Amino acid sequence: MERTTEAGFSTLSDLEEVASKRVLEHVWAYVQGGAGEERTLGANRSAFRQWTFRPRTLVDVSRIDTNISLLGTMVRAPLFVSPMAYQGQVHPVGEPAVARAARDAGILAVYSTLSSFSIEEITRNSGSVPPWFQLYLQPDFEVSRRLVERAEKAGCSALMLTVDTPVLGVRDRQAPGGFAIDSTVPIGNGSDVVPPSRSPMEQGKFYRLRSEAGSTWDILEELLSITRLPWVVKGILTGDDARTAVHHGAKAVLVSNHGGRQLDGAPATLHALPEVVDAVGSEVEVYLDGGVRRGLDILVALALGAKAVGVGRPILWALGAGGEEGVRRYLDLLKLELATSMALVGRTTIAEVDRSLVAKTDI
Ligand code: FNR
Ligand code: LAC
Repeated sequence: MERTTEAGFSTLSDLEEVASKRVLEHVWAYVQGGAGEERTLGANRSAFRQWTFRPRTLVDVSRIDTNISLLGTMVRAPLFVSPMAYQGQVHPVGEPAVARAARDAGILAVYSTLSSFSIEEITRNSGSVPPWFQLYLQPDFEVSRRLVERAEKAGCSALMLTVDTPVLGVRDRQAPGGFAIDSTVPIGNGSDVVPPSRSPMEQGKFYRLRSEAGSTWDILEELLSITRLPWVVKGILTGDDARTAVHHGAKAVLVSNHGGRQLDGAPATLHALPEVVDAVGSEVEVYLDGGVRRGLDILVALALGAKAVGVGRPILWALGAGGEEGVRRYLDLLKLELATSMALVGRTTIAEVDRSLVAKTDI
């Protein structure tokens, strides 16, 4: 009961509502909003409801093992915190608190170029699972290079290049007057770091974007040449792009539509996953994010071929609802539901979670 009070919520079901009452209205709109009519945002979630489980019974489930390795690092569960900007806006304790909660849960967390605190400070609050750093390409490549060097020096063990954001999607909930991410919100990694541009500029007969929007796949090779760390490419939705990413040196791909915040009409990530797994799953690790809320969702995504899943908004809800204790509780509940669900479907290790576990339903 006491922990509930500290965390602000008691179950996975009441988390979002509790958070909605505690987070400032304009920040809430920023967190929740998707692009366009929010079709993709909704599809991410409803895709999970199209699958049911095929449980096996009277299996010895007296010991459940949720551990796996991600790019060579052992983690306590096949889940990670997806990179999200400006966590200090959601709660003043921001990313370092998320890092401590992830540390105590033994899971991986990825931090945005646009974190409210510096990557050095975040890394100092992390534990034996080193964080990963997510890069938004900067207009000046030297700034990208410095960020990569800092992340490596600070102890990050992998880098993630987000490729679905040459410009921000059209987000009506973030319309002028609301929380504009390219306004005055402080960026922990320094004042020379800029967020993706908000919209194209009309110039004569054309629309122009900033220089980094001109990047093509060669940029991945350039990024590989400036660090020893492996690169994960985030924002892949087709087998073709997955193959191209791997061809250019990616060590993993993250099937993501940015939580429905970029291209409205992009497929639900759960629908895009099998094509990507078929294309590159035997060569590199394939992850998924978008719509993962509960332990059961993790099982569905893993059954369809993901090696691990990223969790986005629920981390911010938990942070907004109860600061560090909120995130701690969310991660506890998520891990516990994963283990509980594994017992209920008769699978004792993550390796046993395969395609035979799920079936598509008509509802
Ligand atoms: C994001 N996401 C994101 N992605 C990224 O690569 N860099 C970033 O800085 C951010 N920032 C960000 C802020 C907020 C408020 C949200 C909600 C999301 C996308 C994120 O990494 C992830 O892809 C989605 O959040 C996953 O979907 P769910 O879990 O939110 O449904
Ligand atoms: C967003 C950017 C910052 O989704 O990634 O808001």
